[in-house]
Amino acid sequence: MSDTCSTITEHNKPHHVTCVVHELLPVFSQPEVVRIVFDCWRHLRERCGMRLYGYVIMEEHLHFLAQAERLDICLGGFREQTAGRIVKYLEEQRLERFLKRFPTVEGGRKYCFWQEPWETESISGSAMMCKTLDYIHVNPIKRGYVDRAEQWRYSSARNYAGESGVFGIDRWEDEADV
Ligand code: NI
Repeated sequence: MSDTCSTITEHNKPHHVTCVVHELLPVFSQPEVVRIVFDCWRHLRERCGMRLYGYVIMEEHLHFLAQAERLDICLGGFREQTAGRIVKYLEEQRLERFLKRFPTVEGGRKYCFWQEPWETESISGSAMMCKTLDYIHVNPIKRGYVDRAEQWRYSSARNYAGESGVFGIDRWEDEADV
C-alpha cells in the first residue's frame, strides 16, 4: 500500500483528496484524459460503492470529495488506473512533450505520473463539507477562467446549481445520515 493510502485513518468519513500531476504538467487540457478520470470514478462508484460529493478538474490537478468504506483501497485503485491509462493514451498519441517530463522507475519502463504524496483531509460535519465544496469550485474563478463556478465544464458546481453536470455526483444535501 502506498504512502497516501495509509493516511486515510478515518474510514467511512468523507475526504477531500487533491491529486497533482508531476511537474504540474497540464495533461487535463486533453478532453480524452479527463474522460479517463471520469471513467475511473464511474468504476469506483459502481463497483466499490464510493460516493463522490464534488470535484473540479483543472489542467494539472484535480480535487474531489469522496467517501467509501475502504477509501484507501478506492484511492489506490484510482491512482493506478488513472496513471496507467493516461500514460498509455499519451504514448498512443505520441504526446512526447508530456511523456519526456515524467521521471521513470523500474529501469525506465514505468512513468511516475502523479506528484506524491496526495493530500487527503477528512471532513467533519456539514459546515466543513460546504466550505470544502466552495473551495474546490472556486479554483477556475481564482485563475480568472470564469466568473461563476458553474461556467467551468469540469466541475460539480454545475450539479449543485441544478444544471446537468458533465459527470453525475452524489449531491451532499441528499445525504440524510451525516
Ligand atoms: Ni486547486
